[in-house]
Amino acid sequence: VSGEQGAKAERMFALMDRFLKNDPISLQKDILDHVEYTVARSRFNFDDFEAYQALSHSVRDRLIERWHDTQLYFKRKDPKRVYFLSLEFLMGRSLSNSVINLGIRDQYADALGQLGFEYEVVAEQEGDAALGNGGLARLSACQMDSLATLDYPAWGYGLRYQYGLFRQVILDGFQHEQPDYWLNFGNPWEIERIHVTYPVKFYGTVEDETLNGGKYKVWIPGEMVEAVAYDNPIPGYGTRNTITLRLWAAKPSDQYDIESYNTGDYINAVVNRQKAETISSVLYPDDRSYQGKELRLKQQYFFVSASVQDIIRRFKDAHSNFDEFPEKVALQLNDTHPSLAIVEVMRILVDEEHLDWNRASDIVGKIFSFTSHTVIAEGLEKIPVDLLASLLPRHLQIIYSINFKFVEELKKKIGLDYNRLSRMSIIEEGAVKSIRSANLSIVCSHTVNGVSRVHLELLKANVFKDFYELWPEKFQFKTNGVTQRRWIVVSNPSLSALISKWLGTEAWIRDVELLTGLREYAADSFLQHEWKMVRKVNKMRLAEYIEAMSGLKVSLDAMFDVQIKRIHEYKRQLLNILGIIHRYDCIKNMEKSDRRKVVPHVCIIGGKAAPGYEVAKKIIKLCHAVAEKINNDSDVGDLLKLVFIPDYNVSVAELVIPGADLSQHLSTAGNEASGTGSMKFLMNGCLLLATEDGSTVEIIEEIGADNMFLFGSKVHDVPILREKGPDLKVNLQFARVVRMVRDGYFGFKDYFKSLCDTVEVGNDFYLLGSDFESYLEAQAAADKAFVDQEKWTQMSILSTAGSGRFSSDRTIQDYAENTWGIEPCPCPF
Ligand code: OX2
Repeated sequence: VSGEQGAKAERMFALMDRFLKNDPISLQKDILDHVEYTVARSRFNFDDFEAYQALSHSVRDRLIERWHDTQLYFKRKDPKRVYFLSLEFLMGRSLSNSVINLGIRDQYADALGQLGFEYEVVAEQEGDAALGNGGLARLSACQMDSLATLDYPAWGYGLRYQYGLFRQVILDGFQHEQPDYWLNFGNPWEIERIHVTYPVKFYGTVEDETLNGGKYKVWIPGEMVEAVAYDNPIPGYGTRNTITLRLWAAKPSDQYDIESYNTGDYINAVVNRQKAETISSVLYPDDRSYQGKELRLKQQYFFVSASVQDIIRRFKDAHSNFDEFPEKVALQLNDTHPSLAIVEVMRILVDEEHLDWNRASDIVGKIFSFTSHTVIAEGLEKIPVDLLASLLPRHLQIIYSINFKFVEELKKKIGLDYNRLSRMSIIEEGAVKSIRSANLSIVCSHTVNGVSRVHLELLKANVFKDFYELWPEKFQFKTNGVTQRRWIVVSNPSLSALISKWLGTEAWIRDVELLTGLREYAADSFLQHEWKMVRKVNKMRLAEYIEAMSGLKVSLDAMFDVQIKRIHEYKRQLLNILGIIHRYDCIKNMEKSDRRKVVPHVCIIGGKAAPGYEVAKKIIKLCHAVAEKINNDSDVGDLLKLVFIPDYNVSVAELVIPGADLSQHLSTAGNEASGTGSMKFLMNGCLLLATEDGSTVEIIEEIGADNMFLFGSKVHDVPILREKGPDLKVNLQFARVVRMVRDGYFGFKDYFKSLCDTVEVGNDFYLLGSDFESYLEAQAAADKAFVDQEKWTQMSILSTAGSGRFSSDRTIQDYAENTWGIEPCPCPF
């Protein structure tokens, strides 16, 4: 830059300290300065939480330096960017992840130590950012970490909910929900951008306008709110690149309701303004059922509209027309929740930028890609037409036009097959006329991805069959992955150090395939010894947590047998509990002398039930009722314990996963699109007991069926079994345990009746009865393997060694190369 601007820049540069320093004294000084000037406490008197606040601000400063450099570099290079649109991001805590990715964890731990604080204790002060429900939302978070680490020019876009996922409180074994006002204590990990705002419109009417001889549609809105950006810098590991997760918050719009002030009702006018904020106030806690609620639709459009406006503004800063738009912009739809982005891009290009419809539609077809996370047709989103007509009248018109053109083209290809035409139409006729978000997404995207191989096969054969036959080339799959930075390095530092020691390098943290190098040492007794020690310490940490939380003391010699995930009938936590009842029943009926042969189990279950999901809530209560019985039975003692871990979230997972010996993934085959929890356990050397569903099928290919405990019906058996029902003769054991619950052996007889009904013959949709015997066999195989600790440890090492393919780095590289067409853009300074 030359001239006056250049001189100013030079002056600024001269005034700037060089980059913040990371030596122990500088770090201590920084922390204390933040105690004094940011937290406003005396540097001679502050507690662990205040230390956390000061520490995080000091880390934030370092993040901001890199983030500015990266953003400036992207701006200068103007590469093709990917914009990842997701209604949910489950980021968990930021501190530990940031200091690991910045490579300054140990320096900070030393600095804090010098100040008389313990890093782990201080880090524990942070609450989780829980802006999502489960697998889909955590996947977005893992993928952001990989995008940053692999230097891709990427932005995440989402909603800044004031209330994250509810907190689960258990009273008398029942789940209660409490609001999670996570911003109560401030959030140092975000940067409020009060000047990055966009108006978002709702309601109103559409009118015709003639301008320079052209005819256009003009949307006269009935309501307008302002979207304000909150930027969350996401640092990569082993790179300076730090990308942006931009979350939008709703604020009242200043421009719009001047009118209401003029009516004289000042108080009501101000109060009404506050209503705008409800749009981003609360996260919907049901992860699968679609309810057609207006607020949910408002949330979806609000975040999508602000994001699209931001993306177009950024593009226009560097380009004078839209010719290059598809070469510069890739938009990724994380499930159908952001699918209105398609319509919003059309609207802006046609109504505001005055592009011809065909040109706009050609651009849209080149920029959107869609990932489905769903297996069943009932899980697909539908927007009632009436609702859309009132909330977004212009968008409804655009959808009708898209559909009209699509159906016309389709008729040319498939003729007048009206059944098929009506199945493929974006509009569903019927009692409630609706928009099928999935059809809209498929029609307007260049690529449709599944999240595992099996998932894609199911999509092709069932839910998206008609579309697959029309456009086979659109359909791909990218098996999910998780980030080894958070799931090994942050959550299991001692295993991480051990892996680096044996591989002789830390390079696996960026290049996770290197983990296969552990295979050659799997039988080495020295590694096995060290491996066992690390695992034991992790189990100790988990046992302490269990005791602190529930008062229950558990034996470290027992197998820690874990199932943590959202509570859902298809995930079959009930199968686990019925298996535990069976185990209990066996112990009770055993000769005393035989009890010595029993492998002791600490069964750990955790997960939230959607507040309106009665069956799931009953499963939680059953778990507590069974635990109450077993844990207080002195006859059983350490042979069997059952613990429910309340308020399962990302930080609880970070504690539980490293301490697990066995983890259970029990979904009825054909129901779990991928599953990602299994990958986290696998990386941590935990053995899997699982059905052949979702990504487990690919895990088997990597680590071998003999290195895990598989059971249950296969995907193609399920429909047949549903028809024919279980074999009643072999199913006596199952009938017996269900009967125990029915007869009130664990109390609450009436309350559990309807739960028992869900697995009764003829009603057992998720096939618990059919799979029970095979489940018990897998349990027995796991017990047998656990007795031989040497063999078990070897299997554990082989699990970690084979987990490399399940890194989100691999998934993201595949998306970048084969779906988005973007390239790394590493920031050089
Ligand atoms: C979940 C899927 O249920 C799970 O199988 C998958 O691993 C995860 O998404 C990430 O792809 N809501 N959550 C999911 O799907 C939907 C819809």
